[in-house]
Amino acid sequence: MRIEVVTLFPEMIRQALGYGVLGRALERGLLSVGTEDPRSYATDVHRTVDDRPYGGGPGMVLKPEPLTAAIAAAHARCPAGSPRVYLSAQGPRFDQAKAQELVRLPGLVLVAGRYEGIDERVIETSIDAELSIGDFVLSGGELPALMVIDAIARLTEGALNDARSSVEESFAEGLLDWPHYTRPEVFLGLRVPEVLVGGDHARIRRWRLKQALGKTWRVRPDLLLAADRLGIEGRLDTATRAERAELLNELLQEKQGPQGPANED
Ligand code: 4G1
Repeated sequence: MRIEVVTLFPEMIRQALGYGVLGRALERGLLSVGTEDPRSYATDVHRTVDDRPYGGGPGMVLKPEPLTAAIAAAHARCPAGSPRVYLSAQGPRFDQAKAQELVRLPGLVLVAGRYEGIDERVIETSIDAELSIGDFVLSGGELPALMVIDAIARLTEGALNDARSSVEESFAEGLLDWPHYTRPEVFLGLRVPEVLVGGDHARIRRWRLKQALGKTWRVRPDLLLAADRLGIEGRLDTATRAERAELLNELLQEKQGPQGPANED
């Protein structure tokens, strides 16, 4: 997959791409990431890329001409059918389902804003979709772009050393993760849950699913409701659905309920 990032800070993107799963995916050529700087398309002596907002108010807005030229140049390096996506707080939320959609594309142009944002006419004429990584104020779209690239990279075939990681995650689809432990067996007097030390894989799997369900219930009940709404429930096989219902019932019936401390099994 070919990804292009349009940014006033291309070094920020390039620097971050050298590490871990992302660095290896790029080394292996599973993914390629290029950058385009709107400043290269500024025509005046000061290489101006921003200007004051019409209507007044604080801050600056990215000028349309150099930004549009940069998006066009980046888009021209991508295969046909590569959408131009503006990272912005006004977009629909980026999530794992969106990452799954994006990884199937031949290419992608990610546009990172700065200042107060970009001229609305650029969104109208040179952007195909908007995506937001969350509800907070940021100083630029570069970190959101890197988050989207990271999520795509680890879904790219061959990027993970252990293929099981993504399979197990899809098993736990729509749920928060279960707790993880490694050696030593006792740390600061805290013992690794007994079930994980024994080798009963069916029992371990059930324990993990129960932990994930309990955690999701307590911390992110919206995800369990969203699973219904997004059809995640429907994608699970009958046995998995039944097992989830059974484990949720167990959690509800335990002395302290799903709000209380997690039960070991
Ligand atoms: C209005 C948040 C503006 C922000 C309302 C999530 C935030 C890109 C994202 C802003 C940005 C709220 C994102 C805001 C983002 C241009 C430069 C836009 C940074 C910019 C809640 C500033 N997901 N924000 N405006 O943060 O780029 O992708």
